[in-house]
Amino acid sequence: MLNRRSLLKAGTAAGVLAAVPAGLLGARPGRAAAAAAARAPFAVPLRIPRPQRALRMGGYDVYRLTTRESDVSIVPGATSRVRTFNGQLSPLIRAQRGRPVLIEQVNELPEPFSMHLHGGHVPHHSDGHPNNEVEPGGRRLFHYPNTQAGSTMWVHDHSHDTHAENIYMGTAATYLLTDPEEDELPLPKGQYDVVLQMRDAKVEDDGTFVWDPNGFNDRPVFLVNGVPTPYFEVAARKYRLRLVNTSNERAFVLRLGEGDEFTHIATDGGLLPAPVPSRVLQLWPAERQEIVVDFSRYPVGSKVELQTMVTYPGETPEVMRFDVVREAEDPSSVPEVLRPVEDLGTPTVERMFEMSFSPETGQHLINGKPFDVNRVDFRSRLGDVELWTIRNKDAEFGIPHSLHPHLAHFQVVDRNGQPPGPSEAGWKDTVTVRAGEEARIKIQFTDYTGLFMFHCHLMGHLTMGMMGQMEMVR
Ligand SMILES: [Cu+2]
Repeated sequence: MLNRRSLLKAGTAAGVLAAVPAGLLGARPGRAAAAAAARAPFAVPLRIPRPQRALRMGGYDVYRLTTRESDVSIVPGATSRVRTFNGQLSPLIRAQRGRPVLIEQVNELPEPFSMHLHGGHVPHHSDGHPNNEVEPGGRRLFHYPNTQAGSTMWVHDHSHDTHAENIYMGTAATYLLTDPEEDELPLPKGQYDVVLQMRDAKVEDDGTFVWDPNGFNDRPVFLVNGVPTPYFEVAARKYRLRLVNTSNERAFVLRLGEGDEFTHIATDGGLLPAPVPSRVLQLWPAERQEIVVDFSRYPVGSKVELQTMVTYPGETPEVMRFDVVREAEDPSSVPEVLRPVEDLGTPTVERMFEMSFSPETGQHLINGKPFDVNRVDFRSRLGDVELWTIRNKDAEFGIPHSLHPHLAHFQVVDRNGQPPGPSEAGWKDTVTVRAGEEARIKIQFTDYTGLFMFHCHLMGHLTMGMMGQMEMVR
């Protein structure tokens, strides 16, 4: 069976959309006025999450994250039943390189949960392998060594059957790892260094948060840190904005104001080698992009919208708005060199990952096979440099795919034979490949043996089989 949501939401498919009956995309006229009020953009201020409080024990920062159903306010005047870590949408954990973190996850959800630190270089037992699910009522301890370079990561579910639902229903935490070298750079800090977790969701006017694995989210709202299309009052100075896409399927193609310039400074694995002046930013599911925006270019009183340039019929492009409300001192700057990226060297192993959709079975496949927890797809020796080709064979269906290997970041070597642009010159952990195209990456696994996952991060595809497992051996 053809999974309509996978095709439509992730597809490029204006043509496919045009064939969708109008009723699927249309409004409910009787409630139009209430809907208009509840859905007016820029009605609610952005929420800035305060970091979760750690217990300091020995050399460790210790947290408890309880996954549970919670009632939160999303639509003004209504409550929404969602799934959260510690009762919050978009909570924040701040970690420092060299200071390991222990998290006790307590699962109070009615579904199993397997917590995964996306982008984390962590041992197998703490990676959230689907075989290590925490059952309802259970708990488990996770060890994050934090030996890697600073970057913006996020925490989400990786359980067998309920990951897509658990992520969609709200369990997504930002894990912000700083490191001493990065701290020495004069980039914006403190209140001027802001996490923006973005996603789409279908939220009814009465607050009902709708999970429909087979449906098409008509007229979704864009949530930033759990707030629908918020406004954010900023000073006329530079801000570091850490954008995290926690959507199940939504790609954002972002632009600021009238296509104004900003500075791209970091991606999945942290800082780029050098800043890149940009006007458009792609943010695919699970990816992170960091930019510095200099709001001193706008007079106080300006309102600057962040919009996504790819929308479906019935959607509006507004994601959030920056309201420049005051002057401020600005000692920050963006240095010309951020963090050198050393080439991984000559690969000694090559692998192919062909991503395809089977209209006969409705499954999404890697190398012709759906996920099988009893199959190890390949073994990698720690320390080897590997060259991976990710080939999207779905030209016919127009479906983009991504590949996200756990455990290590990688370098993009080329796309369709062309070297990557400067915004892909840093360390990545998720690479998106459009229909009919291919990308090559270099990757080197280190330190930890055992089973790890690799998969497409469009959650509908992952659910329908687009995942495999690799075993790390010495
Ligand atoms: Cu995919």
